[in-house]
Amino acid sequence: MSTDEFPTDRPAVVTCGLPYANGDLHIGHLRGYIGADAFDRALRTLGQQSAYVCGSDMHGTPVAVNAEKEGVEPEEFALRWHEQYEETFPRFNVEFDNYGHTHDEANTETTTEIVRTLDEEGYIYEKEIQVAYDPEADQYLPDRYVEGTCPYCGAKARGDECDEGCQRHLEPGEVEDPRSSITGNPAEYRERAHKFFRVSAFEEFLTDFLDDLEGTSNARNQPRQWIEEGLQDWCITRDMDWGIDYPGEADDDLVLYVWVDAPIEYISSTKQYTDRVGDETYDWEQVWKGEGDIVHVIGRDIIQHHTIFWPAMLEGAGYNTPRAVAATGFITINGKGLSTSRNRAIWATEYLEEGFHPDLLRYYLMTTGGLQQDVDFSWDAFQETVNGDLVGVVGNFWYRSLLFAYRNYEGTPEVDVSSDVESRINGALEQFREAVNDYSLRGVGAAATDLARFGNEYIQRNEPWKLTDDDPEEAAQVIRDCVQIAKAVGVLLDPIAPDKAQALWDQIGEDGDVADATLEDALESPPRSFDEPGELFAKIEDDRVAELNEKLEQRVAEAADDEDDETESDDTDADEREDVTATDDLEPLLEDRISFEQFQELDIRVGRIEEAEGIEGADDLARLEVDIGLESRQVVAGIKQLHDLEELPGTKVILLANMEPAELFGVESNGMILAAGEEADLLTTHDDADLGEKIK
Ligand code: B3M
Ligand code: ZN
Repeated sequence: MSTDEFPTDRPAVVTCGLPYANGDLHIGHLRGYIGADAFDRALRTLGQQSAYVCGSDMHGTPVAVNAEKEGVEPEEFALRWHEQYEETFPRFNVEFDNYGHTHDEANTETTTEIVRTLDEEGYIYEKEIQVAYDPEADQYLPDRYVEGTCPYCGAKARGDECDEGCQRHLEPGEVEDPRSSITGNPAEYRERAHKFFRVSAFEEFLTDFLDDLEGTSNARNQPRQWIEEGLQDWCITRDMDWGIDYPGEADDDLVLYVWVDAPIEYISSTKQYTDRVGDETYDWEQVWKGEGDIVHVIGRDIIQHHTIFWPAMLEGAGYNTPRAVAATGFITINGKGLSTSRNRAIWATEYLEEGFHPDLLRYYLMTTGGLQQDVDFSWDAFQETVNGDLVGVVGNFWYRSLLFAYRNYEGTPEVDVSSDVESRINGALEQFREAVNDYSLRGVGAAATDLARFGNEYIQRNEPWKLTDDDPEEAAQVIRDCVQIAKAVGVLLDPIAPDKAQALWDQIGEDGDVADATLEDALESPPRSFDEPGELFAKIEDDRVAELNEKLEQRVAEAADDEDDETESDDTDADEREDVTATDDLEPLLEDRISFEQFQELDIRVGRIEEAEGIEGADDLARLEVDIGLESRQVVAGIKQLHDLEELPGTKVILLANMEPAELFGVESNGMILAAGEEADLLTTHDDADLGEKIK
């Protein structure tokens, strides 16, 4: 990596993909916005200067098509949704330093400036191309106005994206068997001059850029393959009147393709922030043109836009390119693809109306999926996480230790923290720092929860309630340690659960905002006295979950009935592209192929489980001892809840032997056993393959 670790002495900007201003927000959107918000907060906890900016994506066919369905002008339609988003995000503690939109003056200006520069630098040219046209509707058919077949993978695709298959961006004219989505008629082709951005000129630049790019691995690997296959130039204009005019040709009805002005909003929104707070406080120009750290959080279906087109545009126009791109996985609901048309979604307003605190969802999403992994949402799993981690571990520890401290000492006992506990807290701070630098929000959450778990064990082991009479000094020491642990957990949990961390902060008598606290503050003594604490988390009861499940099932069933009457095309966007009609339970096939040599790099062996036991303190993990003929391997597997561990010894399994060792809950894992699906159906052999035999 060419860059140094966070915190750096440069300002950072964190962004997330702009929501199309075209419909209600749901959990698929929220996981990205919450993820970027938590990452930005975590950077600040490290002491990094950072701004979190975003805005609504107002242009393009995703907005125009939906506005048309409602019979309103796209501008009015998009502004309405924009205002709704502006109100909704803070209700999930998603707090942008600036939230603009792509149709505002700032963005029109920045976009025009960048496109002009690219043109002056010789990166834009005009070319005659064949453009889809619907003679009956008498209009051109850009992007979502046309549907057909993806030329790369054969899936059903839209004019500009293979949304149900390989996720590629498609150029005008590429989609096969095009039909108009307005009339259903086969599209005709007409010749038309359009503007092209010379992406192909950036091949070498992009190759180097990807070598240095941080974030999630999928954001580097996919684009590398696209580069290998050869970069195509990119058509950056559309035959539409909704959008930003192509500069200098205002009388023509060409507008810029939505994917030109959308990412530019990242810059425009940062500029607006500087305009508001002054450049002594935050200097947009330093970030985008001088020395700054740009971090984009996006959905994994828009990797190509952020790691090919966008850095090429930035480089061509003389701007900085991103330090990191973190591409989030998909969301499923009860194991099935999220689908707005089938009402299989958890809607933002619905979640709030059910009366749940936003921090519960934040914690669930960040500790199950973090920034990269897929998330399966179910009310049962949500309940399990809330009751287990937040009520059972964090809340329980906070409440029991603070209540004891309040009752016996009216606050924090006047002794120093013991050196053992200080070093355990330091370990947690280091865990947090590493997790942020790995772009792992799961790691950030674990740093907080593991420390609280340690706190519970510590208080349990030392039983201060037995010491108050016999050994009051020792009792005071234990409680002093616990209050410090409680405070440190608050600092570490703040990025993910900011309200709850603030409530803890107030309870221990701290002034000000926990959001302003940095890792160093976690070891500062809390004030001497505090008031009686209250419980910060409440258990979710089983009947509540049953009720929520029933509601969800019912509305999915109702939507299915409605769907029988209507066959209109779906208006899906970023976060629900897994909604593949026939196979929506399954993850889409990976488009990237690997060579036989790459496969041979996997050392996969036949093994037999000799021992299996749960790992204390970890809800899902088991420690296995697996005989692989040549040696025995200790492996940690997430199967504690899914298999009867006592039954496992003797089971033949398949083990990836050259997996990097990892440590989970203090137990080294030295290999990975292979399993299918959510229930971890263990792979095995069916004849008498010997232990240690290689899979090939
Ligand atoms: N508006 C939504 C999506 O495709 C799109 C993101 C723009 S990010 C610059 O996810
Ligand atoms: Zn495709």
